[in-house]
Amino acid sequence: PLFNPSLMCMNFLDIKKQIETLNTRADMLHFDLMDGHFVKNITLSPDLAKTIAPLCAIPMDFHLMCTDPADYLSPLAEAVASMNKKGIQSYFSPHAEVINGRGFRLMEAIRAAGFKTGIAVNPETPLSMIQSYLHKLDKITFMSVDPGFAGQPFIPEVLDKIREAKRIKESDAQKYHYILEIDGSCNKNTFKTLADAGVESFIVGSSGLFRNDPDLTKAWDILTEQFDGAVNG
Ligand code: S6P
Ligand code: MG
Repeated sequence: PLFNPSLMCMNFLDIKKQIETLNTRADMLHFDLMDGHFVKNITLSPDLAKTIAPLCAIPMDFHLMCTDPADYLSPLAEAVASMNKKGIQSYFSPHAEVINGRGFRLMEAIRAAGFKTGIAVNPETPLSMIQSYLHKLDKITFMSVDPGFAGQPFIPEVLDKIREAKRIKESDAQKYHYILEIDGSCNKNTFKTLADAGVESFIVGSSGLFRNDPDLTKAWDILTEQFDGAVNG
């Protein structure tokens, strides 16, 4: 599996040390951006991305919970410029619900800015909404909570969509290469169901990682034990 810790759930009094811990354990660093409009919350910022990017040894994974995701493309490209030079390419994932009418242009712009292409999909959004550009995606992030807040209950209705996206991917390995990812309430209670449905990348936030232990190295060990126990046990 790929593990993608959600940085909005980290301890902000100790950012540097936590990034260093995650660098050697995680596969990506999930970075939520909210605009207070697409969702009624505000979390991490492009400025913070710029501050921490020099510390990051693994790709950043920008999740744009914003009505105008394209506005954030150049600030975030600037933030990760030093990472790109080291060959570490980050993801930029707008929400499917707000890009209709500019989706193809935006995908091109995301690539031109040096990012891998992602898309985030709300729990009630059907897979058909992103069907026409599935072949252009490097990653699909299925939301299993309503976006905007950590610590919410898992929405099992998303599982059918994940199974369907897996089926489509397997139907044509030449055409599709997207990673199947889940965001929201990923923890010991849901790992098995998610893995069985086809999830390849797990965004772990408060319930799956940061609340396991105040010491992040211990919290990470608990995560991997719980994952192995749930999926292989
Ligand atoms: C939610 C955000 C997520 C959360 C994550 C938190 O709007 O996009 O990335 O940070 O879901 O994890 P948990 O375990 O608290 O649901
Ligand atoms: Mg997120």
